[in-house]
Amino acid sequence: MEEKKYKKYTVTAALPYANGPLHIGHIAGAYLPADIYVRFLRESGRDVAFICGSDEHGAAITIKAQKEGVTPKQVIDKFHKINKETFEEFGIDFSIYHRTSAPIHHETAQDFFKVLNEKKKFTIDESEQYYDQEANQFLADRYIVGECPKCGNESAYGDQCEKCGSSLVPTDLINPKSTITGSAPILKKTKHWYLPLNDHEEWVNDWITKGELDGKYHHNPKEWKKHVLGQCKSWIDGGLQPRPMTRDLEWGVKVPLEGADGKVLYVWLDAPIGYISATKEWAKEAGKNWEDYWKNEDTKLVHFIGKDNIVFHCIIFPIILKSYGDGFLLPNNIPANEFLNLEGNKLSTSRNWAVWVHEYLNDFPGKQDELRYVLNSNAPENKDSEFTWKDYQAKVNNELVAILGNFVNRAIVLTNKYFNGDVPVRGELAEYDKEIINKIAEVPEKVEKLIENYRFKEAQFEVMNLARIGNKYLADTEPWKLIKEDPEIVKTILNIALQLTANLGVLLTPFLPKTAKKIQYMVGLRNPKWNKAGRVDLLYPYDKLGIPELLFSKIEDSQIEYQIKKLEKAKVASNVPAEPVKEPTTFDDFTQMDIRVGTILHAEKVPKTKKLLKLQVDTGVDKRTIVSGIAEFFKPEEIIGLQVCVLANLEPRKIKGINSEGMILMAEDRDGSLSFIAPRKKVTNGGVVR
Ligand code: B3M
Ligand code: ZN
Repeated sequence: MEEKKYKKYTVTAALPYANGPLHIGHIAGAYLPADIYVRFLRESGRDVAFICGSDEHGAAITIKAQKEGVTPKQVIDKFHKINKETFEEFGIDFSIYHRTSAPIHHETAQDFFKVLNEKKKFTIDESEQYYDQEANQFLADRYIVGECPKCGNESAYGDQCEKCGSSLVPTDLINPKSTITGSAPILKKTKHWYLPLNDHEEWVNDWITKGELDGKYHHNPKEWKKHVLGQCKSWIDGGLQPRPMTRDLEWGVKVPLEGADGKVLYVWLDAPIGYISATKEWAKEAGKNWEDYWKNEDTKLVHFIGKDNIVFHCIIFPIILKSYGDGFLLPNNIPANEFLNLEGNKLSTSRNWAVWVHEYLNDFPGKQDELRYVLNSNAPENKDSEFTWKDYQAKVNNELVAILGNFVNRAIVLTNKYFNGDVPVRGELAEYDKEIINKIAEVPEKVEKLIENYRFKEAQFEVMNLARIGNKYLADTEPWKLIKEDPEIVKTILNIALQLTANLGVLLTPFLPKTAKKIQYMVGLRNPKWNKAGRVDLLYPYDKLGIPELLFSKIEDSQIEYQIKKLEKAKVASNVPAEPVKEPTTFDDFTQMDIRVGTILHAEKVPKTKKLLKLQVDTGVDKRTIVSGIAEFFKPEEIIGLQVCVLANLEPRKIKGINSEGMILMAEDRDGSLSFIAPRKKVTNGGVVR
């Protein structure tokens, strides 16, 4: 089948939940491959809408808000901002980073719901669902946990088991429990709108497995990743089931119908529609017509996602789009990645087993491309893969510094030294020179094919291989030895080395955009064009080189040790079980304790001790001295002025000769570190804790 020529591209990357920061697993799963693909398309002159944004609905948001004691709005505002900035700083170059709380999104999602409802694409069903009587709430999705019937994982969610990837409904769970109160739920009647996926089985099957839509060629299924097709097939073979598209919740897009109070759209109905509303917003700002990017047969739609989102993008969203009709396109491909692991374990936000991108940018300023390079070298394109800090260090030092950086630096420094920074004229070619020129010519097409087939890891390898070839060329020909006896040959060698460098400046753009820019500047390539790559006339004789700068620097052992320590700390903390609960006590015994809010007025180290601080505390009743074993965790000057909780009626005790009158309450983490217990808002000293 012939590859169609597309006029426009709509490339989406999964909308991350705005309930936490981004880690390298997110980047490797969806955003980096999408960004490489889009940068390539843009470089080669294609018209692309690169769409992403925050997913701001669903239990992921409300549960986080409950945990933190803030509103869902506060959660999404905080993480939308953080994640938008992280993407920008890391260099993921979206056309727009939108949000699903935007009014245009609510309108668009409600329009979808109304149209589907009017077209009778839903079935309405009243059924018994789990309900938490203490919290007065129905329990769907992440509000309910229990044992997975397929793999036995005891903390499977009501919508999905994260261990085996099975998609579930709450009534599948064995021993279900509410995640709000921990209580066992009861069953209660409620009405919902269902999308009967089963009605669509036939065309979905033809579309996915044969690449046919409405009897016409749509895409080549051989171009889809095996694991993506595999997941889809096992879903279809298992028989598609009706899925409820509404929820009894406060937070979300309201169901736009009379008599549907207290109901919102299922987050997985509204979130993918978020791609469309984001495109609308972008098109408005960019003076484009959004429909060109969603309804035109000459547009190629591609979704970049992680493997846990496959069914939603391959089956449910296409059914929604097709049911809506009106010419909406279905995706040409969904090149989902598998998972990235970290130092032998699954990445986990809750266990803090992650490399957070914003922390990386802080710890390694300016080293965006280094992380892009390593993540793409190890990308989980077809199977789960692994990030380790040692490997990061090795790849940066042995590949980026020793090969790419070294080669570019040599070519430029030698040209500056021998030819005053002017591109020398290429003379007669030796066999070796011709070989190099042929190699340069082969690379662009190889890279293009690989990128168009979503094989970004190999594509990057091919470009790096060109640097490797250049590095070897200089090492073999040794122009620094030839310069005295045969400067003409050196001119040829350096001309070729610089042309190769200029080619790197173009071909590295999708992978290492910052580095590519630097190289372009250093060789004085003013108008880099992807379609000229492969040629050795990118630079003209006597072109002036720009100012050389070092592309990469070595990652030191100490930097890696610091990162590994940081992870070890997280591991210790999450692996130590919580202390068992003590023997029961009485309420009277508890009320015997007089706990007060106080303010630390003064603090100093107790001489000749490691752990002790002598504090002066205003308890509201008096000002007193308390000796506290917290010196390993706090510097005296840091804690003056803090409000703390004090056990005020503890019998005084002599510690190192000081009369200590009371105790400061501290929370101890699993790694032994301490944190003050303090009121959330300022309380007048002497306030009672009960
Ligand atoms: N927010 C799930 C996730 O972060 C979801 C993706 C939505 S894409 C439309 O895995
Ligand atoms: Zn399972």
